[in-house]
Amino acid sequence: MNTEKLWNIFCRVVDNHGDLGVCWRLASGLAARGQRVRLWVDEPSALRWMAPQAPSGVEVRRWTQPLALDGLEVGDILVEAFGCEVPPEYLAAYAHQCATAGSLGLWLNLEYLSAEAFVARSHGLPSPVMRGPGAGLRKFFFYPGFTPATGGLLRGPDLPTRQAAFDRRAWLGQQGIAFQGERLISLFCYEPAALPELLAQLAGAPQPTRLLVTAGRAAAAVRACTLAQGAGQNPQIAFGNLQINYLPALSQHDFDHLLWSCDLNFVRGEDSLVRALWAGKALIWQIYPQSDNAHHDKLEAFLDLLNAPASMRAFHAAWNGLQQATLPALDTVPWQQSVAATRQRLLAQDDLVTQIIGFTRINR
Ligand code: TRH
Repeated sequence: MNTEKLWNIFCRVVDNHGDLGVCWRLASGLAARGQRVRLWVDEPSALRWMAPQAPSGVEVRRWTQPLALDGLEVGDILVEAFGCEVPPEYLAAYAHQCATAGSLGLWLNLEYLSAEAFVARSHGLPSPVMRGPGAGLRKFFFYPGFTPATGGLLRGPDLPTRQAAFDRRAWLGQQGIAFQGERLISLFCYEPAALPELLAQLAGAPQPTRLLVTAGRAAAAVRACTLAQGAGQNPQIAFGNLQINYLPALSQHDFDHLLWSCDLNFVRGEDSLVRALWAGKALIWQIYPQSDNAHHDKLEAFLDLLNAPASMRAFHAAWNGLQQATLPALDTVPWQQSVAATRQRLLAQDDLVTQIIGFTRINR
């Protein structure tokens, strides 16, 4: 039986890197499983550093207006990432093809990740499309998540094997990081108000720390703090017991290596949170803020999922500005234990790519 399908994934880059990061992981994961994938993206430039060695099987196309569809095969499965609104000209072509074949189509709306209870209730629900060029089709809500009743998490088939073969010293050496056994912390964040406090805490701690700061907003935020202390633009600087290294933009592959190398990972958004879970090290999450504060419940649900110890909850509350409290001390041993236990549970579940392929076979 030929199970190879042509998937069209639509991705609009709102801001930051998460939308494209997730779509790229999904696209390349499907391609690795023998599917044909076309990824439509309005702003693909970040793929140059995120995925410099693009695997075959993913065809990246620019989402222009109107969409350049001339002569293209329409495809079998449509993925609308994060409610990005599939262009009407594509929908019309897809609806026409489905009507001709007497099918309702396979249109999946890939939703944002959350550990909240509504996810299991909403995952997989169909919704008939009544209006517009896609009228007559059926759209399904596909929710990533942390339990077997959800769409699962993006993982990559060879993750535990890659981790077992990973040589942290060798990788750090390749990156030009002069590691001498000090505590390693990675920093991927927006502009947390508590950042100056964190830097001061690390600088004054008895244990030496090397902070590996990711490129972009995190680096700009740290530079803004340290410039005030006359540090200039040095790529490597020290304050007390704190050494700071600024990293270049890493590929997604090397971003994993960074997280596996560190004793504590500060992550943000969605995709890096999942990668930090798979890394199994202590983590602190800066959640993407929503205007109606919906992210507060989302953060709580995630901490519940982790069975997070009180010190981890208190640190998250301060790091995310939920409480105007002094930044608590780092308490990485119990934090790491709760992440490692969660990782073990999650590894036993099917990953998102397995789930989404299975879903399309059942609902075809
Ligand atoms: O960049 P983000 O803040 O993206 C956010 C969130 O996804 C949020 O939920 C969404 O609504 C908003 O965008 C629009 O964080 P996230 O999700 O962790 O995505 C970062 C991606 O960048 C992830 O795929 C990892 C990748 N990355 C690298 O590949 N190399 C790097 O050096 C770094 C720092 C990140």
